[in-house]
Amino acid sequence: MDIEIKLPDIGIDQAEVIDILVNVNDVVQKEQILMIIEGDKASMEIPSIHDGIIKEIKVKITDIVRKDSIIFIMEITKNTTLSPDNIIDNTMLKCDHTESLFYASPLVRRLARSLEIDLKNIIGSGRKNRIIKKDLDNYIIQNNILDHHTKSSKSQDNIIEDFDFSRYGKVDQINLSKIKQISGNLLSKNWSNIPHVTQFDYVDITDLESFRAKYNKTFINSKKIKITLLSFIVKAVVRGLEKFPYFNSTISVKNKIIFLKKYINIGIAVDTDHGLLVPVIKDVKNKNLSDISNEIFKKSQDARKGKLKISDFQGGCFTISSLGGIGGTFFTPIINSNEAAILGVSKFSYKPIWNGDSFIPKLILPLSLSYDHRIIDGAEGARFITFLNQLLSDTRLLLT
Ligand code: CAO
Repeated sequence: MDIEIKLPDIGIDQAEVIDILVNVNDVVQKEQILMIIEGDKASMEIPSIHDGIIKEIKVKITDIVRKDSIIFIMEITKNTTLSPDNIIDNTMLKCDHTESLFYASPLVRRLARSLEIDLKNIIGSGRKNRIIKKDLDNYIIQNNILDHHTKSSKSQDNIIEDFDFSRYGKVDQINLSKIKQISGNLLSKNWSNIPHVTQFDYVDITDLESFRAKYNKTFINSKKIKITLLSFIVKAVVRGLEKFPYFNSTISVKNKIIFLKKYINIGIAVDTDHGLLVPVIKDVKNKNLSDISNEIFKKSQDARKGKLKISDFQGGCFTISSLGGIGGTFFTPIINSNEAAILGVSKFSYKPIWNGDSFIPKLILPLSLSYDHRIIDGAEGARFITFLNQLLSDTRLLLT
């Protein structure tokens, strides 16, 4: 039976959806956190009040929701006992203890989860029986819970959240920007859910950079937009994705399927004052170096001015993160969900390379390729980065 899941009375007029923690077809359990919303002063996790399957997600991140906004359609699984409150009407999801939906701040929920405390064992003393930190602390003391957890790594997080660093010196407290909150959640989810392997390589781009410099001097277009190193890397990646289709795929573990995409859209990580954004350059197969350079330039400008639309972030197949203009040698980029790999580009520099007779200076570009080991094995990863290396170190191969 499908039912509408409505937002319960959260004690404020409206709130913004800042994270959705489930996908369509996910099997969820009662009390599992489904989404996080944020009002003017606080954020709140919205748990499921049923065991079931998510059939439809009726909201998206940044949507404003109010009491009784329909947030999900859920199929109630067999074992759930339906009460009149479960049926579609405005009494659904009332916050009371018989429905096991507890008022508690995300901090309290996190602390309780990390100490494996079931909130239904605690009687809240706050407004509307809200379980406040003091209730949790009392429960922990009464039940000697910390004694059992002091050595666990999970409790380290709680110690940091509650730790008073000002004991040791002056401390500034900075609120996380919305972008950092959202990207932080995604990054930690991707980092912990996807088994990453990162393969490194040095690429000799001496000829490529000399070709690019000559080209830019001779053919710079009327808008004075140069062709960039990044656009050549995009072109090499396109060829790589065509030759190694599993790098252009998405895995569905639940359905035991890998989707191989026939289109190629490349996400470009852009550093902005508010955090990392990844606009997507669409249909790169049919764009030339100049088009790609212009589009990366325009999208990165728009990202920094906050002018990108939601559609600019959608449909990515593979991401490139270039820190080359900044510095560093090699890093371990994190794969975006729905993608199989990401290429990190670091700062090129001259290195002495032995040619059999003597050392000669060559311009060397460090590349770092992270891939999803569920989809791609080590040999395929090495073949992919070697192929990129061949293309970028021989401009004739890349441009034919
Ligand atoms: N090595 C050394 N110098 C490099 C370089 C490299 N790999 N790549 C670019 N440069 C230098 C060059 O001097 C270049 O100028 P010329 O083209 O005239 O030689 C200059 O940097 C600017 O390069 P560009 O215009 O091609 O810009 P870019 O490709 O370096 O970067 C963009 C564009 C949007 C990717 C970048 O501005 C950016 O935001 N990078 C950060 C991405 C990021 O934060 N990733 C981290 C994600 S994980 O947290």
